Amino acid sequence: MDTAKICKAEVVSKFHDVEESWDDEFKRLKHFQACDSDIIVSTFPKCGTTWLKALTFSSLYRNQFAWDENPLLTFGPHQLVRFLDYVLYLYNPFPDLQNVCVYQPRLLSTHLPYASLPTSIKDSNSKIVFICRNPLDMFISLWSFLYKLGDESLEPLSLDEAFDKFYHGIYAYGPFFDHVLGYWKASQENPNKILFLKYEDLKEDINSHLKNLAMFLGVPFTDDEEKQGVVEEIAKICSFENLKEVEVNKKGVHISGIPHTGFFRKGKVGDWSNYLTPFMVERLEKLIQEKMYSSGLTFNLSSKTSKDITSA
Ligand code: PAP
Repeated sequence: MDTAKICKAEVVSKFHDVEESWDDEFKRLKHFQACDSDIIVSTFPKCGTTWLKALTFSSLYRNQFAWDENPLLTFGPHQLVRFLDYVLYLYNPFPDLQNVCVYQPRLLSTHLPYASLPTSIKDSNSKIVFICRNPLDMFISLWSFLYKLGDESLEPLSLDEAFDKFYHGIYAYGPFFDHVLGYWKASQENPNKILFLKYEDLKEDINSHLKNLAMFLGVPFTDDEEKQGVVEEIAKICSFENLKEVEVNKKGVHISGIPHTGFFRKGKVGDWSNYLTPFMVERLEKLIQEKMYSSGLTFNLSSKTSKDITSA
């Protein structure tokens, strides 16, 4: 089996079977030494990783390449911003990070929960950009993705089976709610270190969030840039509609062996309503209320009704 196939099998089996230990990978990642200038894009899978990578990459490095030569026109967001956990450190305790990060400061990514991050990330002045998404859409996105992966060695999970696992928090990167709350609490305690974003908010008003993101990264848009429409240009290049039509994203294959098309499905808020039964929705709404109770974190479930599940 070639490396991509092994890597893909690893990714799929992790999604299916959380009994398998991640200990070795966590241990290997402990070798990672964060620099104060590092930027880490951190997400729970299917919450907007691809989008946030594109936005962060374009904002951070916008003065390091000519506008019509944005690498996002030639490479996929996952090729430009590599995963520390399940790609770089998967089989190698000392990957060549110098060649991986062509631009400076280094921009890397992870799906790890906050509690499992290498201490050097937590203790350094590196910054973390985190995005979460309402769990109903996240779950449907993940379930659809697993179907697409279609590894021949594993039976695809039915919606019922997948729901059951998700509901009980059985998942390779830990339970969704613990993951999100870990970053939420850390961001409340240290807002200068962790920027906490929500997929639905970005969908609603991408320009303001791009400006906040650039400010957080220490590269605020200048008045001239704003006048020239740079913010809108970045939003457009990184939009779902644009990225999914870029040649590499239509044809290319991620280092894990997953086709790039697998990362661009619908890109909508509220798609869960086309899949989940009323019973599933009711259970998840109750779970959200229970898990988010008094956290102050809310989820926007629909772009039309702006229905909020609160933690009150
Ligand atoms: P990952 O964590 O495995 O890298 P991630 O990018 O978080 O995946 O999730 C993919 C979701 O983001 C897909 O959502 P969907 O299944 O509900 O459609 C994908 O369509 C969506 N997505 C990808 N790129 C963008 C983008 N540029 N803007 C908005 N949504 C996007």
